[in-house]
Amino acid sequence: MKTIFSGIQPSGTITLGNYIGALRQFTELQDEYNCYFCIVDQHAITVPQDKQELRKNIKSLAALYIASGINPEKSTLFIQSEVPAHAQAGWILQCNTYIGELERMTQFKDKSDGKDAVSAGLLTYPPLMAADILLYGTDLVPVGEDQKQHLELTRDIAERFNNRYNDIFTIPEVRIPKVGARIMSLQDPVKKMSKSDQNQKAFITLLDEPKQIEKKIKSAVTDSEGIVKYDKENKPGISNLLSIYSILEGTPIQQLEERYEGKGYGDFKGDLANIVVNAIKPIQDRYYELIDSKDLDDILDKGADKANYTASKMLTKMERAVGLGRKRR
Ligand code: ATP
Ligand code: LTN
Repeated sequence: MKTIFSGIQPSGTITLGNYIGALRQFTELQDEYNCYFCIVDQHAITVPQDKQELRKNIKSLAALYIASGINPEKSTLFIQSEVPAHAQAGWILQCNTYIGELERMTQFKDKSDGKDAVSAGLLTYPPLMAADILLYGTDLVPVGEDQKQHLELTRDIAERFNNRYNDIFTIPEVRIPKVGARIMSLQDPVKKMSKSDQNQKAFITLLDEPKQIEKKIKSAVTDSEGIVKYDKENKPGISNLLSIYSILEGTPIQQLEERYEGKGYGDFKGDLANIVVNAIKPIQDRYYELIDSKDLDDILDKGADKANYTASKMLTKMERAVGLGRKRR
């Protein structure tokens, strides 16, 4: 059976973008693959986090993974910092990555843009992500479009390591959904929807109340033309809303354009709000059952045990390949 690894940062409550671009793929794939799904808390601290909020977001993300359909009986769900091999392997890989490669990363450029205090971790983030993936002999990594560049670098690092030391890593493939790989901000539709956006109106989270969802969709930026038509270049706002509608209802965009011919954005947005609320409602119901249950801790304990077992074996191989420590019998 082939292996999948993917991670989400507990840097806020996950958005409709994370759900459509990443989580929905995970649940589709878990029957066919041996899956590892990770709450990448060590990645989240590359930018400042409030301690209490971070703790809350870690548990909340775990519950949302399950509420969205991840079955802990099939997939391994765990917290990155509870498996120390990630940081250890990340260090070794950092020593096999060039600063020039890291400085070219779009995510680094975006997140450091205009800031005067940028952590070193924000720059060295990709080798830690490579460690996450390579420790499990991963074949496939389902992610949104924005992570493609990090995946290419992961493959380069793995090939470099295999050539320099010993051929121990599987070279992972990326899997990006055909539609919905890049859901855009509701307030600035040329930017991706991001859970750490300062503007709350820019994103919908999986835990937003129906009223909030309706408000956010109604105030989503569109254009003054008033015609429901997909045109990403000239009408990015309505095109983004059409994509969300189409994915969640399972209706081709062209049919939606026909359905709303002669109608304004008001009708369209009202219907879309209902569709989003109905898609999220069952996830929220399951979430509130889980969040304070002991089951969640048991699942995460088991997940960490399983992940530790696999990851520590690969870490030992890496240390041997590089020549760290003493020779073991
Ligand atoms: P942050 O705002 O803290 O950078 P984020 O919302 O961008 O976080 P991540 O935790 O970095 O989300 O990403 C988790 C997964 O969701 C990744 O696979 C990523 O590609 C995917 N993803 C993130 N944003 C979007 C989006 N707008 N559309 C589709 N997929 C997305
Ligand atoms: N870099 C990703 C999160 C992430 C990840 C991973 C995704 C960390 N480790 C391993 C897939 C596989 C992000 O910022 N979205």
